[in-house]
Amino acid sequence: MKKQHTLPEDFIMGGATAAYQAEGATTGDGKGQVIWDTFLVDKGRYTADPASDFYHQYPVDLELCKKFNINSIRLSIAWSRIFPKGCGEVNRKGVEFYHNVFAECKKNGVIPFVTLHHFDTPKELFDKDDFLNRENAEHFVNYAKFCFEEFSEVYYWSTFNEIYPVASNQYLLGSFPPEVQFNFSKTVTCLHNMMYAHARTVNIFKDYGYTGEIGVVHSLEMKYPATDKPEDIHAAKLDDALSIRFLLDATYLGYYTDSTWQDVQEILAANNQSVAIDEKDFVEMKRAADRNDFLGINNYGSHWVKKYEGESTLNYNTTGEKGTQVYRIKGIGERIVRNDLPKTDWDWIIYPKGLYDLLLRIKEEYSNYNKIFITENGLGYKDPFEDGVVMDDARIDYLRQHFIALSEAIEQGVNVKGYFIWSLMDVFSWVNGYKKRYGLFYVDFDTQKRYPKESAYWYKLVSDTKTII
Ligand code: BGP
Repeated sequence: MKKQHTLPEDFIMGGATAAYQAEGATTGDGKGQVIWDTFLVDKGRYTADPASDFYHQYPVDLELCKKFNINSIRLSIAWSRIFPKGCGEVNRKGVEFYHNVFAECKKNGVIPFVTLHHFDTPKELFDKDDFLNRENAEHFVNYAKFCFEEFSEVYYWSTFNEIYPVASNQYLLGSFPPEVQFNFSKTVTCLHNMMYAHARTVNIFKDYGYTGEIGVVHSLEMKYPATDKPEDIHAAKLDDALSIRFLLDATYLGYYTDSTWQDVQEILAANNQSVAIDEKDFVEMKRAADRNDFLGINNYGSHWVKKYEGESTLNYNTTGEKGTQVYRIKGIGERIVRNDLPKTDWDWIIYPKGLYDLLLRIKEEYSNYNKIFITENGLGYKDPFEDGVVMDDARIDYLRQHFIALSEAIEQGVNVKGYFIWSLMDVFSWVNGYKKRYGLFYVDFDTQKRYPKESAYWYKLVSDTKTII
């Protein structure tokens, strides 16, 4: 008989969103600008207005949550709705909006999981070098403290969404503004400064005794060697050091181990670059290391890495044209295409065991992780829409496999307390626009009408029965 996989009774079944990708109303009610407002226009791409119009549709979305037994929503506060310039004057209308959202959550029995920063630093501060500038880290901490005081109805707080993609997309791959490529000094400085800002925020949360829990959301995807040759094993280790260990060391140890630091130095040296970190930062970081209540993990796939000796070359698949992704980084390695494994149309390798391996590894290597929420996981897909019906079997299959991996990791003693599908409803994708859909609810972006996909019914059944069907 086939094994029946289950989830714990108190397991949170959520849906994830992010302010800029869902809300729309980018200039509404006194909201300050973010870099994306001008960047997307300058590039002649889509705009984030009205996106999924969550700014006005949140009662509809939260009612859908209730109806489909989605008992939590991950959302972010847009910093520039609260402080249009990043600091200084408060925009009361922005504050009121989020109070209204949280009240609606309560009404529908949906727990809000709130992220303070999801790729949307206010433009005023972004233009002053974003997190490369330590003053901006202080502005972030002040904004966070304001939110803790103001939104006492929120219990779960995450400081940042995906520090590694922020740093690497901005300064290494150049896929996010300011589109800088292969600048490892900036990448590492940004990683460190954001981790420092995270630690400062956690310490304030705990020192002031706010009610609730605080953590950080990291993008964590396993790096495996492409072969068992020592040089490929080493390449995977370097990729792992920069994208995983640097962040987890900072979060759970409060410093970088010699091994992590040496690997990062090797990458910097291969690119004739360097970085200076003030040792004093580790005092703050060490004080925060045991105070994280949870770790949020965003996971979409895994990577296989081999040695690469040429100059860095990249092609980021933003079109959904399979087989166009190229990722070769000087000083790290090449992420290869595994033709024997399934991939999305955007070339993201689907490998649920990667999630299992990752969870076991965290339990082993960072035993003070406390508890884990999968804060993003899901399938970007060109959903077929016919007469209001979306048969997204591929998504159901993706979810089923990942839930099984999760359930097996829980059986092995990893403390995973919840899962948030990316995304609750279709939202816009930063560099892929509106065609890459992830939602449980199909959004007709012209009418803003929502249609439950087949996967939404599947998700409800899992949530109702805590059985992976
Ligand atoms: C994560 C981000 C989300 C979301 C998701 C899917 O990195 O936190 O904001 O966009 O990835 O990515 P994409 O839209 O590029 O497919």
